[in-house]
Amino acid sequence: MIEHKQKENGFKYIEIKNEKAEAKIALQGAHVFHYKELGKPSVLWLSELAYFEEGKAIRGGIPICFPWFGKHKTDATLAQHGFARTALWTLTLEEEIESNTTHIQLQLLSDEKSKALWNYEFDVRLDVVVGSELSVTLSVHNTDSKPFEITTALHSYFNVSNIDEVLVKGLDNTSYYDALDKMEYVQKGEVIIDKEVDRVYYDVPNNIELHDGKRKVELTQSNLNSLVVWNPWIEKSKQMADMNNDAYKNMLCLETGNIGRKPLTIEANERCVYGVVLKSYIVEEG
Ligand code: TA6
Repeated sequence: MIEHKQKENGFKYIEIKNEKAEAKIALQGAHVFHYKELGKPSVLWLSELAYFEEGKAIRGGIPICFPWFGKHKTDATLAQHGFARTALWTLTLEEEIESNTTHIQLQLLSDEKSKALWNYEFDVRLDVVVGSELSVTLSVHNTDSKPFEITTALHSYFNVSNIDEVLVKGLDNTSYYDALDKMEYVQKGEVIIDKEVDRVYYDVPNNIELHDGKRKVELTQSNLNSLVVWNPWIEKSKQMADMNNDAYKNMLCLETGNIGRKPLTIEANERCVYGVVLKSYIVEEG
């Protein structure tokens, strides 16, 4: 079932339910803000105080950072994480592939508004496939006559039952930039979260695992080389109006992307396709 819905203020989203899973995707930002396999906990975290308002990013789910990640390189007045996450996308395809698999495609085309912020022509598509796993694929077509460079991420917020028990596996011996002290380090072993963390890991493997007690979520990424690990912890959570003070205990951002010193260059008339697949498991005991 694919339903076109809206919040009381007119904020539009698509609700998907099939034999395996359910999901919600906002047209603003092509933002997947809910995904859950039936009988399992939600994979994605969504803030109880998230805004569903025109022009405001949703705190939770999978915001799309494009065409730049974080602060703009040269103009601090431009929106953090680019304009795609607050732009209105167009629904281009909706199909129930099978009774347990649903496919949605959304499109963002350059226009006068985007060109005032970033002077390039582009055609970006997001394909979301909802089933026993969630697949999110971005296809960036440079329709301009000159190359462009992007930094980008699928800024995914994961739902965790207890941040104290969380382990991120797959990053051993990977170097990272710590955005808090602006230093470079090499990860040793698994990542645990026991304080504010805001790091960019470089040259990461395609498979990363998030362990949360008896649950495991596998992230399989394609054509992406960086991973941001972010948890705002106590003080930063208090500063965010769209997040409860103690919500940091139940979320962790693992953001697959091409970030920082690893931007992507896309030549004129070329297309770059990248994305992530999320699959959750209940880990057997013993
Ligand atoms: O990805 C980590 C980060 O860049 C943090 O530095 C933090 O600011 C976060 O994203 C959230 O950004 P936002 O603009 O959504 O408040």
